[in-house]
Amino acid sequence: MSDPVSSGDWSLRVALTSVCDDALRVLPEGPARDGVLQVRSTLAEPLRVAVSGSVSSGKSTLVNALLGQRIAAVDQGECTQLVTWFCYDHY
Ligand SMILES: Nc1nc2c(ncn2[C@@H]2O[C@H](COP(=O)(O)OP(=O)(O)OP(=O)(O)O)[C@@H](O)[C@H]2O)c(=O)[nH]1
Ligand SMILES: [Mg+2]
Repeated sequence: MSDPVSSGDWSLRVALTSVCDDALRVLPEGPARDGVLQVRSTLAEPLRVAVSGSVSSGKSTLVNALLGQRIAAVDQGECTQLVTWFCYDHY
């Protein structure tokens, strides 16, 4: 399976990974290096976006707009009553 970080599909990820790799070449063992390693491993994971807000503030509308799909139910009154995870993959 190809590594999404190095596949070139996400230029920001690629750029940030490159910055991490540059830092890892010069950082000695220690908390700073550990922090960079942690950030780099996070870059290889799917992007997660949390949307929170008061009832009927437009959270589901925003999720649908971000994904370009009507995946979250929208209503004028209270609608989404549970914390909901939506997964999206463009690969
Ligand atoms: N005027 C206006 N209405 C909006 C906007 N965004 C959402 N709405 C409307 O606000 C209402 C509630 O939108 P939802 O997206 O269901 O809100 P929500 O925060 O997910 O609601 P809950 O899941 O019930 O907490 C719907 O009637 C939407 O059409 C906006 O930017 N402007
Ligand atoms: Mg909702």
